[in-house]
Amino acid sequence: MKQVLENIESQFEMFQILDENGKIVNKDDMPDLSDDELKEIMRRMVYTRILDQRSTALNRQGRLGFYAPTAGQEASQLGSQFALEKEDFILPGYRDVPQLIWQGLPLYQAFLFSKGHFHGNQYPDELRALSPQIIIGAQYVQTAGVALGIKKRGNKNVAITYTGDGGTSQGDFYEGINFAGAYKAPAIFVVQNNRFAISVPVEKQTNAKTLAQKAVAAGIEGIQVDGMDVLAVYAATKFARERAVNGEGPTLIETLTYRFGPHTLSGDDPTRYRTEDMDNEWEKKDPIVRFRTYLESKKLWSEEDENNAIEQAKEDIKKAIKQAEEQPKQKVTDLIANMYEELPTHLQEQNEIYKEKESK
Ligand SMILES: Cc1ncc(C[n+]2csc(CCOP(=O)(O)OP(=O)(O)O)c2C)c(N)n1
Ligand SMILES: [Mg+2]
Repeated sequence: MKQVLENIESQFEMFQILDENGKIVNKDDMPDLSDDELKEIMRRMVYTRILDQRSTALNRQGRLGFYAPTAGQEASQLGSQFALEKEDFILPGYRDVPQLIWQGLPLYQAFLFSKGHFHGNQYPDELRALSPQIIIGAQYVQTAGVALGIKKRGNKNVAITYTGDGGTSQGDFYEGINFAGAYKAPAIFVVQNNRFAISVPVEKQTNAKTLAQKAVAAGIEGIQVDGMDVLAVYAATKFARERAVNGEGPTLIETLTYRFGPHTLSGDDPTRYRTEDMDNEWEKKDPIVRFRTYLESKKLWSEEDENNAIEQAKEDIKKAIKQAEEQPKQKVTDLIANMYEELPTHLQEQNEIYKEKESK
């Protein structure tokens, strides 16, 4: 019996293309990306790191609200998003705002989401996505449904969702992957394993050696990927997307990653549950440093490119935060109006009361 478990676990060795030193270690799986595309991925990662730093500063100044830091997870987030098509559907978690932005969410709306303003959730028609899910794992069930809908309509698209390592302990996680597997729905389930669910280490969440192996029980494809290697994450997602649109069913992708910052900016202190050694070990795997080394060796990235990406990010953020701050303050009647298509009687009455108050 022991052998059976060992056999399963041995199937889930980490998939990597670019090692920690920025060297290609797996030529065979090197994705077919043009030089311009490689540069664009790098530009986005640098931009997103700046966005993370600025968002943290804006939060500290009281100009943003809820914010879950993203630094360290850029390869995992942006590598997977880069493999998508415009009409694919994203069901993100609270840490996955960067994927929404690169899929078409205007930055000022991302800021409004952080501020808890309803307009932050009113997406442009061409962006096919739900708002970031706060209920851990719930987006996995929704993804099975969205993917089945895509299949029934005969569209050649996928629904992709993101949760964390902690999310895989939830019932919704298993229901989602099982249902999508049963219907061969075109879904991609990403688990960003950043080793912790707030302060709880992954080893305390589960006895499974990998999270990718959870795919076995649902009869779907599973793969564990180096989540600090943007090329590996891109290649795995592209592969999963192809399978999905070809009717071969869902894939579970576990990305091994790390959040450099705290869980959220609402009072979490990672020094209480992570050692300095652990932080240092993971900082050496920084996805941006690694990819930069690779691109520089191919003469595709220069200091000027880096500075341009940084300046562009800063400029966009400045404009976007101004636009977010200029948005009319939300009113109680806005909250009520955005909750229901038709108001129940008791809310109609309250709505009238607030309308009256707000008109003064
Ligand atoms: C159903 C549910 N239970 C508990 C919480 C509180 N909670 C918020 S974040 C979090 C940890 C999630 O960790 P993980 O899935 O690893 O994602 P990460 O934050 O590391 O990206 C928990 C337990 C919640 N939001 N929803
Ligand atoms: Mg986690």
